[in-house]
Amino acid sequence: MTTTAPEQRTAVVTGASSGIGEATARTLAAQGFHVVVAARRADRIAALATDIGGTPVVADVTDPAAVDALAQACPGPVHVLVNNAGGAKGLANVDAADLEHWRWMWETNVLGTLQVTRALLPKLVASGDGLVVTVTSIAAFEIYDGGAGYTSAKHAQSALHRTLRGELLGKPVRLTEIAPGMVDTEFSLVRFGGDRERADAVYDGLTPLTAVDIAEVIGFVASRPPHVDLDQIVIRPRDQASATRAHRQST
Ligand code: 8X3
Repeated sequence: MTTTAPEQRTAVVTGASSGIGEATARTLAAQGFHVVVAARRADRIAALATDIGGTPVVADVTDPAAVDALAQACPGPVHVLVNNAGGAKGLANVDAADLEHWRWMWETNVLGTLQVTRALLPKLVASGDGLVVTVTSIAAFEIYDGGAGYTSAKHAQSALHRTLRGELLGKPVRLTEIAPGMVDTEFSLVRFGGDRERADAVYDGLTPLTAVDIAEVIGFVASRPPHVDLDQIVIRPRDQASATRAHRQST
């Protein structure tokens, strides 16, 4: 395990193997954090950790033993937790809902965020200046046909996160919800079970956000002084008005 200098602040990023998680880990490392990168894909996080001088922890956030191991991999206080692991599977209407997809979405987005946050809260409080960033989605406050599994999980994840604002009042922990719209990551590829054509069509005719666009905002949040809590931040591409309404150039 990499040794952390006593004065170096620690950040934990889940879902760090790609996309927003990976970009956020790189941004926080560039800001001087020692970053603990957690994800299921061992090879990806090992390479990332080597690049940024961080610590890789192979962890599925839905597995209680893996979450315990993640907490144990952080020997001292934790200053920043980025709950980024999660995602969508499928786009079926309620009358054709796939229970396995629903379970996966609730397990990763909601119970994963719950377990990791619960495990690290004592270390965040102990830091004297903690920050929990939870990456939800515009699906945390919008709904759309075929999206109920994902939108309900994101609504719940957001409710869990926002509840902490009250429960932690008086403790030295800031809480920020980041709610992105379309971001060009593996998100749609995972949602459509690896169907590249269908995934690419989601971003046809517009310029989606990139993972770096989101990571830069998280870096800004993390670099504010302790009394400044950026509570909720919604980030969309200019061409996206809602989950179902976007302006697309025909090609
Ligand atoms: C996904 C947001 O706009 O791609 O979290 O449906 S969107």
